[in-house]
Amino acid sequence: MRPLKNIQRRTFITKCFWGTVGFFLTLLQSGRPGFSALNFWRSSEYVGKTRDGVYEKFYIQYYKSFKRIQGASWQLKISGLCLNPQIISLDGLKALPLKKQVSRIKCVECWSAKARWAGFSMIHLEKMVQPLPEAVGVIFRCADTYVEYLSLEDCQHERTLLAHTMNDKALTDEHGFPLRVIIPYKYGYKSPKAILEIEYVDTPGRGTWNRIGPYSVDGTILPGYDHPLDRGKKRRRITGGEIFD
Ligand SMILES: Nc1nc2c(c(=O)[nH]1)N[C@H]1C(S)=C(S)[C@@H](COP(=O)(O)O)O[C@H]1N2
Ligand SMILES: [Mo]
Repeated sequence: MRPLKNIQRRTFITKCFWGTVGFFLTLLQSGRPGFSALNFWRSSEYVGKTRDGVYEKFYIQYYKSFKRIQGASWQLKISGLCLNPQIISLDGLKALPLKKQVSRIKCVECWSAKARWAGFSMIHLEKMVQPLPEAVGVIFRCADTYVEYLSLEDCQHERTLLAHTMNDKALTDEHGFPLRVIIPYKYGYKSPKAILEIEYVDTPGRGTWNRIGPYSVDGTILPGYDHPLDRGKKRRRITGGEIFD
């Protein structure tokens, strides 16, 4: 009986060994060595930061992971210092006059990337909710608990957009479905994604990134260098403000 037991044990150990080797070989084969198969977010019900796969050309930044938003049940809450606080569905927002623009997101972490965006101007929202005279700006609250502040002046700027469309399609969860800000003369951290609420406030606020890192509250793009992902990350000089090409 003993030899048989030993053989069974040896077979078991051998199987375990090859099983483990197989597992690591699978990891190595699936794209970038080692890590792609561990990319938990892909085809999961959660969304989070990634630079893998299609997102090598337009990185994804998220402060925290969160459950994918269902468009049909999502509603934008507009609260705070306004005469007419509202809760608006995605269809309601899509009915606002369409504004389109091509612009670049410039992240403080060196990269930038360009897309065709479409959405509406904050001016149309303001007509609906009517901010009170004491309101100086808005706080955006996002699905990943990210927070950002923009002054009314920045909200009304002709290049500022509340976008629901990117490259002629609905925003992906990664890029901020169902609604995000695009404000191309400021760093990407001033463009909150996956917005849940907009609150009118009487005191300028601070945003999540500005609290975490050495980034200005204002977020206007400074003169320096950029590494555009659509130009092979080749370093080029930028003069500050929006990068127009
Ligand atoms: N909700 C949310 N929005 C966010 C962020 C975030 O962490 N959470 N990161 C910001 C930063 S730092 C950048 S550079 C841009 C990047 O946009 P993208 O992920 O669509 O490329 O999103 C901004 N919006
Ligand atoms: Mo960023």
